Amino acid sequence: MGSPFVLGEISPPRIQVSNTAGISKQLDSEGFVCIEACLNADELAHARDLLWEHLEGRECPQMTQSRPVGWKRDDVTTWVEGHGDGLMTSTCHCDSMWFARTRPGVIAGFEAAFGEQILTAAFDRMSVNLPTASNNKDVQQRLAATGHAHGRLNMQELHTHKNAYYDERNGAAFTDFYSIIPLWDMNQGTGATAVVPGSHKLVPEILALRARNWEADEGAPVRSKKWWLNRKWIGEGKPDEDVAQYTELGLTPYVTNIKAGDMVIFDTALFHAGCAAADPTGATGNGSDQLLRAIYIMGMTPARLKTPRELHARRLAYELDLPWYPDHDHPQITERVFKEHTSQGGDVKSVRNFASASAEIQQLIDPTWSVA
Ligand SMILES: O=C(O)CCC(=O)C(=O)O
Repeated sequence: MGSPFVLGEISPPRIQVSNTAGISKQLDSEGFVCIEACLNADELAHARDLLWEHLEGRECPQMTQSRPVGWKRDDVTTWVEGHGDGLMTSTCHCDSMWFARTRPGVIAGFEAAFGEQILTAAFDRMSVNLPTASNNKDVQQRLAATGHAHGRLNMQELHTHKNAYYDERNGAAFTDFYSIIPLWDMNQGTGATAVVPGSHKLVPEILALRARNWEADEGAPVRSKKWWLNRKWIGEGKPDEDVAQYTELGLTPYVTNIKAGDMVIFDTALFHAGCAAADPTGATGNGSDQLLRAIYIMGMTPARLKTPRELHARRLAYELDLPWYPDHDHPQITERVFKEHTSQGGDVKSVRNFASASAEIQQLIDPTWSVA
């Protein structure tokens, strides 16, 4: 028996956005690529300021989604109400997110990955993690839950988004891409995204190995909201068990070390997870009275894969403040939006107006739209 597995950290090569061959090569061999400075220093400063406008509730006050209440950027003790730690759905259409989606470096990164230029943006959200000084109850819960049922790697369960809506099943000759952009440096200390390089090519093999560790309740509904309650880890939950499904195939999970403003584009098939902070106080990172980590989770897809009805629904979803994730059922979202929007006879009030959006935002929602 060797020594127990300890998760290491990698700093992937930072590739320039103009190096399209390098981007494709890295995506193909590793399943992810780090593109250098897709947001420059000025853009980052503005993006952070806009994020705080959202967190302080000054932006889009008509929004009805649950969102932070009473937070003040210069007082960490106010970061307690309305939202906890982690994924923040109210950010899907926040100004900071749209500012980032429309940056030339970000669009160029996706263009390089796809080798195509007319792209639509997913309406995905941010993950915002808080330092311990906030005393937010979700932070305390996260700290208390470091020994996860699936092993002791101190992270979410490593997962794949293979079977995101766009892959070979749905008319794409590739598996879709999405990205993560940290607004402050992220690494083992702050908590960061962990990846399993090369795992995008071994999804069926990994899933088969994983299956031996789970006892599933076969009678439970397949798409139950609390699906994790229907299965139980078989074993002691040691780190070695958790990684065996990768190491037996010659793969190793690592936590990433990524500079603020760099964009990591993922093949949606790649196994990855959010990894907890080694220093949850933030003292060795961004500071104990600052956000511990904030990342944009961002997807783009060639517009040619969208139907005219879906593009129309995307304009309405923007107005209704709805998310549109890469791995959800796009026809189902389309029909829901048509049912709800008042222009189609529904009764859900819009919170913003597509026609008033900037031309750059309109282009990423529906590149075929033009003022009649
Ligand atoms: O929080 C992270 O770093 C990972 C997020 C994640 O797992 C996902 O976007 O699917």
